[in-house]
Amino acid sequence: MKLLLLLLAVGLCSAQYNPNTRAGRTTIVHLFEWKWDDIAAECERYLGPNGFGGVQISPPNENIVLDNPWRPWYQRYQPISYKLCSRSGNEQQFQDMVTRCNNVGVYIYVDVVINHMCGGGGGAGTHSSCSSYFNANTRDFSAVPYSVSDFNDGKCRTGSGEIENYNDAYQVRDCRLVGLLDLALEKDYVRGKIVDFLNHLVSIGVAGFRVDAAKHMWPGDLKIITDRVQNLNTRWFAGGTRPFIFQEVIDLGGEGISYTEYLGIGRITEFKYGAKLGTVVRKWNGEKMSYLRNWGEGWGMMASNRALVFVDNHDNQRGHGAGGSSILTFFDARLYKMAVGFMLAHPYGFTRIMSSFRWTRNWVNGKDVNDWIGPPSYSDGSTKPVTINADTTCGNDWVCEHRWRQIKNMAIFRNVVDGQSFANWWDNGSNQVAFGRGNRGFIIFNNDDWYMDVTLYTGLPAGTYCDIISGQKEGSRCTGRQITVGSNGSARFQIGNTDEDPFAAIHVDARL
Ligand code: AAO
Repeated sequence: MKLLLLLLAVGLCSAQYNPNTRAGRTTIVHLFEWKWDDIAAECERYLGPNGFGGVQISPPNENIVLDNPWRPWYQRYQPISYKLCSRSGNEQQFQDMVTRCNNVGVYIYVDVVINHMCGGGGGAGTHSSCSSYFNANTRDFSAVPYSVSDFNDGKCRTGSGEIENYNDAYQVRDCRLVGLLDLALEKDYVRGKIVDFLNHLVSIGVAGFRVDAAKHMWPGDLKIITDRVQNLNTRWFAGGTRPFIFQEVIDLGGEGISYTEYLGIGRITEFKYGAKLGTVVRKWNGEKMSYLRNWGEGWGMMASNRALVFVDNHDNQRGHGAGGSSILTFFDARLYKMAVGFMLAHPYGFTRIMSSFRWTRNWVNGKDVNDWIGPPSYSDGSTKPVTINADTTCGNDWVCEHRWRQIKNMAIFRNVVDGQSFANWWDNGSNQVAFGRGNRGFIIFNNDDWYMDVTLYTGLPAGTYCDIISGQKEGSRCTGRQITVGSNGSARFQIGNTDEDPFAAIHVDARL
């Protein structure tokens, strides 16, 4: 009995760190700005069949509608109410998406914006996605309702009312982040409104939350709020399952706030991951892939079982947030595929793949002045659907990185090697590296400027394997290069430095 209680307690304590994905599904994808109808279809036709664990969606609640610039993607980070009503769809479409995705084992993770409402300069009227009235000047959000006493205006001690210094934890939590009206989360009334919103999402069937701007909320307040959220819907989840929580806390070191303050609440976005991996794969600052031997905690990152990792996110792929110019994105496709391949093969962290829309960059003095551009849309502002081309890629300027063969196949690789230890590392002291996951998968990169021809121990059973980067196994044939593992577990790899994709990967489910 004592043991049972102990196990129960451990289970409860660790619950919010568990992504709740179905067994054998290890990765989620951020379908940035997608419409609910398109996500539902994608779950059924692609994500479910290819073993994806879930989808991070854009904020589903009512937001401000901006004209200047016109309908920027970031208007969705300026809440007006908690009605489920945005350019991605209405509440009925949201429910339909959650039901259909859940039914094929692909769970929904909601990006929740609970630190603030719209910008203080947002004006007054009904230019909101559900036409609810609001007045930013008088702090009136009647569709919640929130009024002036529900905001932190009196608490912030900077002259401007804005965060002026990230080294001052009080400013970061009590002042406005880029002008956004900061909610007073110590008030029970405000907490109650947020808990109601989160419970509404849970009752519909979502599996967890990305907590936007968590660093700008006091950990104590956030803990009380997340602890009050109900258990997941038992139509799809075991009784007593806690929502998965991952918090957007940007901590590259050297600021007044540490990610460690948030460890008790849930997982945390590890922003060092993409910034450092981008630097290595680009070979900047003298970095080499051979240094990745001790990737993870050995590089000063948080504990693996607390980290949510990604190569790029919707902010730093366009110069917002943190990370800087080293961040790799679909614009640098060749290096990007290597970085995502490395991430998905490596056991560190819980992985998220970015899926973007395309926009035209316009560099002015080192800044992309088109960083605001919203999703592909019609002249009335409605979002264009995601169309699917004959070759399985997406149309209408949806990039669909998650459908790139190399990335999709590496998401499957991660499922196949789930639970296997990091093994059989090899490097040439430069940028040719390889490693395996137990005896189930092996990956090798040539990021040097010369040809690679090596014979390495892979740990895999003897046989002929299909390289899932240059092609894939289709029925009993392989559309890419074949790799033969001998009876001693070794295989010869020849990868040219000018190959379209200078890396290769094999796993036991891709054996011919
Ligand atoms: C928009 C307009 C604003 C306007 C405002 C209100 O752009 O001009 O004032 O509306 O009218 C998004 C957009 C914003 C947008 C906002 C609302 O990115 O441009 O503002 O929607 O529409 C900080 C936060 C982090 C935040 C990030 C963007 O800590 O939480 O800024 N990310 C989330 C979302 C994001 C969203 C919001 C929050 C708001 O993912 O999409 O904003 O809901 C340092 C700090 C970081 C800080 C950055 C950027 O980072 O550490 O915490 O992120 O600065 O200010 C090196 C350092 C690194 C440093 C970085 C940048 O890398 O090592 O620490 O440089 O200096």
